[in-house]
Amino acid sequence: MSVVGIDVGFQNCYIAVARSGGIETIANEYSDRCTPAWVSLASKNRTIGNAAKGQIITNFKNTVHGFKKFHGRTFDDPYVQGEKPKLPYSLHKLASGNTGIKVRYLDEDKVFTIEQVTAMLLTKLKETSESALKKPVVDCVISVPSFFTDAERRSVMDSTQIAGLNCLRLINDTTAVALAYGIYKQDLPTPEEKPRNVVFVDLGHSSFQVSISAFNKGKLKVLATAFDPYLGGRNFDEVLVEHFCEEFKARYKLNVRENPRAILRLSQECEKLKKLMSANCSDLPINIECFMNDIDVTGKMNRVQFEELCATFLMRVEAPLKAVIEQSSLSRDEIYAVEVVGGATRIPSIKERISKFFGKDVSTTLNADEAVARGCALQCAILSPAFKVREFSITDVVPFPITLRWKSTTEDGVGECEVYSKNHAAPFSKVITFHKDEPFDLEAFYSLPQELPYPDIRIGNFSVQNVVPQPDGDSSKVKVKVRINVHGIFSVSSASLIEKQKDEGEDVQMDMEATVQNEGRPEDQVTEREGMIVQDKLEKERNDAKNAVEEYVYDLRDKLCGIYEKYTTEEDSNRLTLMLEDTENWLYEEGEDQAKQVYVDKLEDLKRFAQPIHDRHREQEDRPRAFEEMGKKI
Ligand code: ATP
Ligand code: K
Ligand code: MG
Repeated sequence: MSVVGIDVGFQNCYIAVARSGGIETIANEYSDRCTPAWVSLASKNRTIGNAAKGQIITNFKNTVHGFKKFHGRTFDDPYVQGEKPKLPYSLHKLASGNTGIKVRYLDEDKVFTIEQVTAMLLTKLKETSESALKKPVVDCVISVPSFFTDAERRSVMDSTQIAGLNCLRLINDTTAVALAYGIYKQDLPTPEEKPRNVVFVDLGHSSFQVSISAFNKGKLKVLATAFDPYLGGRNFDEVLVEHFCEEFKARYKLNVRENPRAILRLSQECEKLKKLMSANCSDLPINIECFMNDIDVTGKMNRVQFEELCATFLMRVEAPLKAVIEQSSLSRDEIYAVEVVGGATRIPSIKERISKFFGKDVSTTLNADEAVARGCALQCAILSPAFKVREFSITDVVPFPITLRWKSTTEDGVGECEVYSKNHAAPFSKVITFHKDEPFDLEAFYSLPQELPYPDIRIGNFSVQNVVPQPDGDSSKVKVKVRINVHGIFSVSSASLIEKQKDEGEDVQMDMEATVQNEGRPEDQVTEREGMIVQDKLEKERNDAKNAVEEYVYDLRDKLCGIYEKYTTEEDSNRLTLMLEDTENWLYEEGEDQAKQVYVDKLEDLKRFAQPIHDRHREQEDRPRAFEEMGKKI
């Protein structure tokens, strides 16, 4: 059983694993602990992570990033429509109404579901953890923003399934951070004492999350969460991009907005500039060579100007802080510490605002980039029977209130009740009793549309079947069990009919089924994923075969003027040199793009010709050594 925690960020993904020494954040094949959430589709294969990010300028139409918040959203969702013009790749409305991603892959037009794209990313993260752990990885814990709704969470779960992962828990980002904070603390209050209240703030690339957790020895309870789902580091990049677009238009007469490649390059430079401004107050330059129409552009900015330009976004930091404190009913002096994580909390003005609001310095005791992944790995370790870890119980909260509405099939009996209030403990099961004499439908939805990050309030429809009147004609007592599970997903998990026993006057329970209407068929997508993995593997083998020819050419050329010189006639050497030259040219022209077997054959041809030389060399080399060996034996 594997113990793996994955932070799937809007921009950056991190993996932490449990090994004998403890929890460790691991690096990918580029020795990078951060794997960019990028997927690039091409005519031969897919590349994912760092390699995909490298494709952004050359293959921008098919290089997908910034897709995390398309989970569970319809194409017509205002957020999706707002993102569409900013993306270098195309979005597509799926038959289901959901958001699909349209790219050119294997020389065909292809639409992928968001679940498939995230699954590609997860497959890469799975492979990275497998090479670190040197064993197959299936079980894991994955983080999601605390404001993710039911539909978003279900969509992420589908992705994990497509990727062949068994996600033991979808854990909220800030809850993972709270776990990473609390589990090693030796000095937490005992369960009888007043808890220690800590605020956790995570400002990532796309969103802002705040929570307050109460800690006692061996447990944490989330008291409240608040968020601005649309505030993140990317907003600050966009402000800078906008600013320099205007400036370059005025100074160089360049219409940057019309050129997606230029916008992408400018975004990258603006992000770098933003980061530099976090460490430096003075004027900082931005220089891009051959930006557009062969023109080199330059600009500059300092922190004061930056803060002025971003004032409206900076102002938005306070509202969630206020909301979380209000919901928790704590006063500010009951807050023990304010721990900040997420890349964008490095912006000095953000830190200042948080610290000013709470009236204390912010703590940065956790690793701002890796804390979420580490918390995920810790949760996975707790859930894993194979791993010994300190007992630690986590109680999370429901982010948005949920209401259940019921309808009789015949009479006009419609009713509703709120089954989970905001900040209700989760996971949590409840039993609701109905009096019914026929099957009925239940509809679950979010009660407060204005609080949701998107307009769709639906959670799901469930029908309770096999409901019949009592033998005496009275309606039956039906107990319906509803649940917010460990992933934060709502369901009607079961229903049972309480049958009145005639004589004894005793209730007897009779089991019935509650069917769950479920959309989406991840199984088809699993097959497709396997196809893509096979395709990537074939492409890798083809490339390896090609590289083998190239390497052989260089190697043999070196040896011909070196160690093989004595063992070749001039004539053979010349012929072989010519052959190598031909092969090299061929590799750049016709041989650039051939099937694997063509390269394998080519290599064989070369080897066949060079074999006699190689053998002669070997024989000579081996002779004195054989002699020595014999000498030793005697
Ligand atoms: P999300 O949590 O929204 O899904 P994420 O987890 O991918 O996104 P993080 O990795 O926490 O996001 O943070 C990335 C953001 O932090 C980017 O906008 C990046 O530019 C910003 N960032 C990183 N370092 C700095 C810095 N030194 N100064 C300013 N911003 C920074
Ligand atoms: K991250
Ligand atoms: Mg994050």
